[in-house]
Amino acid sequence: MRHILLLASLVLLPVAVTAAPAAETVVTLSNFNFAPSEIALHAGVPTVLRLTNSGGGGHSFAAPAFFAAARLDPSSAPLVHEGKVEIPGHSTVSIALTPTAGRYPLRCSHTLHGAFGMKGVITVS
Ligand SMILES: [Cu+2]
Repeated sequence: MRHILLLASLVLLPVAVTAAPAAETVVTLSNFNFAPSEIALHAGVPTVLRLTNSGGGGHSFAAPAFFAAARLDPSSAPLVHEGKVEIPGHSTVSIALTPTAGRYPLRCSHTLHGAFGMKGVITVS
């Protein structure tokens, strides 16, 4: 009986360990653009937003309503300030969260970047 239980745990263990990784969504920030500018996410599905700034100057991923509605992973919460994430030049910031259904405006909050067209929309459905 003990051997059967041991065998059962050996068979079941790999299934428990091999959880599906969180979906990853890559967004590239540059002068003065988000790519893609229309970001589609799945409501209630844990996601990693991988924000890569390919430019030399800093940009931000500002979406206050989106972040307010989402459930942020505790490890990522310190990276979001007043509804925005700062991404210095030539760097990547990853944010783990579970988004809530809705349509949210996105922009770069740096002076005039939004006016130069650095904006987009996040659709969670
Ligand atoms: Cu910018």
